Amino acid sequence: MAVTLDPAQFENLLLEPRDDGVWVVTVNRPHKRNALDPATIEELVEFFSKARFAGVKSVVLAGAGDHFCAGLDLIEHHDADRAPEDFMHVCLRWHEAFNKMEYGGVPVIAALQGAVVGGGLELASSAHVRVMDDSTYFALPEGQRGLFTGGGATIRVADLVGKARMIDMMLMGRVYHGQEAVDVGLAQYKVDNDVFGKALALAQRAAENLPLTNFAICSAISHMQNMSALDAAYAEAVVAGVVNTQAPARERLAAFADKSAARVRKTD
Ligand code: 1HE
Repeated sequence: MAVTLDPAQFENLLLEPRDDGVWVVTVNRPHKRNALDPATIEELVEFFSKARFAGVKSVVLAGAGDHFCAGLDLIEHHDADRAPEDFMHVCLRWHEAFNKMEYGGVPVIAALQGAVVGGGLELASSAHVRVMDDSTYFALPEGQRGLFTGGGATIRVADLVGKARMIDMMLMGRVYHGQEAVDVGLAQYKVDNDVFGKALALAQRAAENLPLTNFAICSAISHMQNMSALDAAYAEAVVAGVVNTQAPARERLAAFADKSAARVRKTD
């Protein structure tokens, strides 16, 4: 299925395709600290629904300016003064966007700087790999704003840090930063500077894997977490049946057999 993604059709996301198949996707509302309004969520749905079919090999997800994302657009939400049913539907579109990210089969590497808060942390936690630096901080200020999470934090943030830490973050407004943020699971990589460069290098590395293998890594693992162990093992066997017999994998297996392929070595 050939699908095209036209960067000119996007207003709130800056899309930059690269020759190596990596696409840089930047939430581009720095005047609002990249807060997410319904229009931006629709663009995320559009991009991540099409990415795999448009040949996107991997994605660097970033925020314009000094902050990754300030979460829900609180001004828009205040002005809209929605009925409960209407905000439920807003949240369902957030879930659509973030599920397309997590289950879409294309590796998403988040380059996190500054505030990664509220819905911004929900966005970040839908990526497959998170990279932070010394400027990065994580919080769920919904508790103090009289709100609650609506974009999947109860699933994904609790999954990353555990139930008790998430409850503490929300009750106390606790902010995680620095090495502690890595230690509790909010990011997998921390760099001193050039968080974008590190995220890009990781996205390029992921893009070297076979697309079907990346599809399995970036959809099957998440799906299997939702299954019983018995069903997950069965599904894993089915996925491995498809992936591990794909034609392009034979070349890689042959390279191992003839000793031309790189061996696994410890790195610094
Ligand atoms: C915004 C937003 C926003 C900034 N919605 N407009 N999220 C929050 O509670 C985070 C709220 N934001 C902040 O705490 C701070 O703005 C930041 C720490 C992110 C950045 O601080 P700073 O000093 O760099 O910027 P600022 O001066 O606070 O804001 C600059 C502008 O961005 C300002 O607009 P201006 O017109 O006065 O210049 C802010 O109004 C605007 N701005 N954040 C709208 N979030 C599906 S449910 C999800 C639930 C949630 O996500 S709750 C939201 C949690």
